[in-house]
Amino acid sequence: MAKLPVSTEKIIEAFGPHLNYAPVDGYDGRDEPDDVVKTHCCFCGMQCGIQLLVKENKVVGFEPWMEFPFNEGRLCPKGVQRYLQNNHPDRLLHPIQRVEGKGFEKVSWDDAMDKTVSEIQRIQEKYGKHAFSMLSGVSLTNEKSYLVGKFARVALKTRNLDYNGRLCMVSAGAGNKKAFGLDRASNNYSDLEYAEVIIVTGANISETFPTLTHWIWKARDRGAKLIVIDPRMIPLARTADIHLDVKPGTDSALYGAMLKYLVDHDMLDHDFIDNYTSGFQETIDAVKDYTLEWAEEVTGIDKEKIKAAAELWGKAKTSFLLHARGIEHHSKGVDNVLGCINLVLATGRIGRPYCGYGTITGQGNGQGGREHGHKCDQLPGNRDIENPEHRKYISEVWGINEKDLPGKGLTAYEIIEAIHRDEIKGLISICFNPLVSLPNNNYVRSALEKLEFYVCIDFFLNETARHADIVLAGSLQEEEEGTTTSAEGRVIRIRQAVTPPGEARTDTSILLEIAKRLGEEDKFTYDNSEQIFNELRVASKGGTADYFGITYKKVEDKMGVFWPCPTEDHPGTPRLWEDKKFKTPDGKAHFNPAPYKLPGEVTDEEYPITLTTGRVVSQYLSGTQTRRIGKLVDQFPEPMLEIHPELAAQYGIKQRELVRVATRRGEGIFPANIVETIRKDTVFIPYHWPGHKSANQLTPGTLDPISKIPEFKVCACLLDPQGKIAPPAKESEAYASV
Ligand SMILES: Nc1nc2c(c(=O)[nH]1)N[C@H]1C(S)=C(S)[C@@H](COP(=O)(O)OP(=O)(O)OC[C@H]3O[C@@H](n4cnc5c(=O)[nH]c(N)nc54)[C@H](O)[C@@H]3O)O[C@H]1N2
Ligand SMILES: Nc1nc2c(c(=O)[nH]1)N[C@H]1C(S)=C(S)[C@@H](COP(=O)(O)OP(=O)(O)OC[C@H]3O[C@@H](n4cnc5c(=O)[nH]c(N)nc54)[C@H](O)[C@@H]3O)O[C@H]1N2
Ligand code: SF4
Ligand SMILES: [Mo]
Repeated sequence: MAKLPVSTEKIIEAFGPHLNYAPVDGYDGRDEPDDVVKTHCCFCGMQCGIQLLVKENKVVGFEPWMEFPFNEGRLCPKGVQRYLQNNHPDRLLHPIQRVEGKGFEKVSWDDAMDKTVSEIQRIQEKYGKHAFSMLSGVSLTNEKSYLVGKFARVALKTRNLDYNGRLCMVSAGAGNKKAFGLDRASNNYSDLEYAEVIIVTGANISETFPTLTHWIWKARDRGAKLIVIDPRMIPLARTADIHLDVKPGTDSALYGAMLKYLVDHDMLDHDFIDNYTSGFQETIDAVKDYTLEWAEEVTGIDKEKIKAAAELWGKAKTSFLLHARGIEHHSKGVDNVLGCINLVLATGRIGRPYCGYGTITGQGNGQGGREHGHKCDQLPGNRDIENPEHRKYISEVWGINEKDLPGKGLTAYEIIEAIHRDEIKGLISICFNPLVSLPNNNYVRSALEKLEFYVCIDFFLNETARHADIVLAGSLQEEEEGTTTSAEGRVIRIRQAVTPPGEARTDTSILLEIAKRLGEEDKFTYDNSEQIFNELRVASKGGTADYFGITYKKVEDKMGVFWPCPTEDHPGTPRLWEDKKFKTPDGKAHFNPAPYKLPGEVTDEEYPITLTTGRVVSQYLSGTQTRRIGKLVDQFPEPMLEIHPELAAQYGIKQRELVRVATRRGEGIFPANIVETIRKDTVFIPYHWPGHKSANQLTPGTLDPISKIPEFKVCACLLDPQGKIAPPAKESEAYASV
């Protein structure tokens, strides 16, 4: 048994007294733990390796896992504190049901399940199968994600299943499929080290993927040039060679102008373009008028800086381009992604050592969860639910008649719209908090109130769950065996450290029980997660996201296997496209025209300021998990309005003055945080809070026409200072109710 090197007292010393939530009962850190479990952080797509310390079936601490190759022991503030959830006082320890006028009351599992199943059946008999919908999330492991996809189609028999990745990676997924026929970052991150030039656009890496910065610093130590594209001078931009402070919503104009510059100055890889790509001519035709002057006008970036960036990119021999939600959360999200890919293809720097491109996947299992049937239009292995061959194959794996397999359903926000239209009457959600995370949340709240029945599976009572009829107490990541797939495409092993506390149950057992009570037990005969994974392997076989050759043992022995991995003797594929055989129908990488188009909402006299939204380092997504951890709350107890001193001066706004921010959807009051690191025409609000602190009171429901991602990154707002300075933030503020 391993010795515990870090005592609880030391942790308290290092991280402050807010460990009052720490499950330290009867454990002072000096004893040896019962177990040290090698697993991964439950939060972002980096999926850092971590060791959890277990005492008496409780997670009581952590140790770095030095050997795991991506993070080599490094963790960010969230990773360091993640262990505080397992025994948190707010854990749901049994199912609860809402009793009119009384709030929630404890209910037995049997009654909760009876009610859930009878309501599903009642709604489906009265309004049809598809009137019952499901929303899911990709903090779930591959096994659970696969199970949810099958559960919705085979047990619920509904086509209306979608997932929170719809708010996250879908623009990148759609762009990657168009260009490469496959949706994965092209390289493992260690390839970054030898890149000569790195572009990071719309990704606040130091705050959102902190451990990834290590690989960028390694490249910097070797002299790599760094170009950061962001309306804010984010921490990474402060160290960059060039910071392009793009006006939100104008990225495609910038990438188009850079492409034209490469063409005009013949900084192209003609051999690669001629032999391995298609669509080059139409793509450059679309940007023929995109001069540097025009781009400066549209994007607000000094043309000399655009030129300098194009020169650096054009002349590099090795390079990496990374992007995240900053370019993807747009009604032109797919176009922005294609604009970036065009720059990569024009220079032929892909499928070679130290030359790469990729979206940085957001959620813990954002990569694996988007491959195995969680999406409304998708079947496992990244198969297409409307493709007859794909349908036939999966129906056989699932032992159902193909005609009983539902077709394409609605996306996440469209499900909310369909509830308003009375087409959807019931909802089951797992691992999703749409009331905080979907745009225009006043509209989302009124949809939830219209539902005839809503059941939620979660380990905390999140804000959406407060509108549920039944809440089923589910499990944390460390309470079940499984796998996830990191942002690099590396399939890794999640280990069970403890069993769920109290009467809480594993997510898997909850789904299997509902399937059984719906009369589909024979299709869901799994004794453990490995059996689900083995079925997933077969279901993904031959698909673009092929996991067939990946086994639990192989993942453990190799500390991760990169998909595609078609056979058991295949080593996996850390770097894609070395064979230049792209997965598109013609086998070529596709250039796609990505002309500049206006965002869904532009500023005008009434709403003169651009609002953009995003994240801070210590809070995670809708905040359900991180707003409950004292030290993380201390770091960012409340959302603040980031505003440039010149803009603040125009309105006479002082530091921490309360400012009413209004858009065409709603309004909220936020303390001002006056910073020089943001464009003068743009304000920023982080979105991790609910109710009157929610940024999503303000954001629009405008969707990208292809990916259906909401436009979280740009809308028009007005600022109305309230003349009052905000009182110091209190920790309790983090729990502001809906
Ligand atoms: N601390 C923390 N880490 C996280 C998460 C979290 O909630 N908290 N969530 C995880 C998840 S699911 C995700 S998706 C990722 C998201 O990771 P990121 O995409 O890095 O995070 P965001 O803050 O949403 O947006 C990134 C940047 O986009 C910039 N931006 C805004 N508009 C534009 C634009 O029009 N163009 C460009 N080029 N940039 C723009 C913003 O200023 C911001 O700095 O983070 C993951 N990691
Ligand atoms: N304005 C604005 N809005 C945004 C964004 C933005 O940048 N700006 N970003 C968008 C993005 S990129 C994302 S990914 C979404 C995320 O939005 P959500 O998916 O709604 O956010 P989460 O906080 O992950 O909510 C997940 C819920 O699942 C629960 N959960 C976590 N793990 C498990 C598990 O293993 N089992 C079960 N049963 N439950 C679990 C948590 O307790 C939480 O209640 O938000 C989007 N919304
Ligand atoms: S970088 Fe992401 S995976 Fe790593 S510790 Fe932080 S939140 Fe967890
Ligand atoms: Mo995300």
